[in-house]
Amino acid sequence: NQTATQPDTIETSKNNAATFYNDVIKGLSGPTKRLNSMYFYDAVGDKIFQELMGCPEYYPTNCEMEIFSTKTAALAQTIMADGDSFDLIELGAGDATKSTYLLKYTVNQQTDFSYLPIDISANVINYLNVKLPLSIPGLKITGLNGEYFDMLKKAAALSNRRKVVLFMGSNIGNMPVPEANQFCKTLREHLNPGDMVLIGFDLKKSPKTILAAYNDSEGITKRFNLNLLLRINRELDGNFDVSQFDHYATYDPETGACKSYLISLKDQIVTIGKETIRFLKDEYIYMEISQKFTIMQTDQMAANTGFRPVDRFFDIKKWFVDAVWMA
Ligand code: AVI
Repeated sequence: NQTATQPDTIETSKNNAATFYNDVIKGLSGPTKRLNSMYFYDAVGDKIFQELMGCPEYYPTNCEMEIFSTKTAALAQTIMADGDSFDLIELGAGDATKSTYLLKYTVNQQTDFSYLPIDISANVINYLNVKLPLSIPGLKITGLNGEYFDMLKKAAALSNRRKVVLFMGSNIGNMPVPEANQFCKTLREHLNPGDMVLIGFDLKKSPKTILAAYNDSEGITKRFNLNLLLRINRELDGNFDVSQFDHYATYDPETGACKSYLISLKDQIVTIGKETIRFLKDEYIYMEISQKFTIMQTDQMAANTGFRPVDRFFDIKKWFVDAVWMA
């Protein structure tokens, strides 16, 4: 019913724009400037990220793809546990390329399970609801469009079967460690004993390999970062001149923090809506953290947040791990 749903949709997008504006102004008004990397992913950002995933220096996607394509049976056996029926819930499903390996295999085992992808993008959910049953005949799918924890509550209201939650792609690494711990605690609160989580972590490795992934020679990561300034121009009436900002990535092998910054190339004034933001030459905007972990740190995170590590799956180079935790 269009007339009933339309006002809601307009309200939501107004609220989203207001939240985006407030976050941006707050982030750029403090003594140290920062933007939240969750805003990278507008339609243009999604496309640039797709490009990045195809770039040879950006290894995490290929590593996890290798795990899902070569260890499908072992992964499926771990999550199928005793062969009872279950719900397979994916947080931030995207185009579900990696999970498709698992879905195909599990459907072929004639296991009784439903796939519940959760994504903030309605387009993504509509696409998955239509496309996946065509490429995986027999798949039971219920896409859920909204925030992760709201949709997990909805999933729990829909069925009381055992839950297996996929949180892949090292998305956990885009949260500072205390926030990542809090996220896992909240996730645990939404689960019951016996439920499982499969969570992807990018592991510590040669600092040069990591730095190259976040400072690729084609400049895709640079465009990915600058796109957020362009998004502010498009959506919040900003006037950033992106030629006056450079991308700078760092990796600290001690803490495992890989951080991206945009550096102002001159003293400049930028306006966003009614606000004026001053930049000094060489001043930075902190854009993103992509945290890297040791296996011990992933086990520690499980223990700190109410989970028990039960299995782990590596790519051949051991650059990435999909850890399976039990609630
Ligand atoms: C989505 N996320 C796990 C990516 C990462 O590796 O931190 C985002 C990204 N940022 C720059 N390159 C890729």
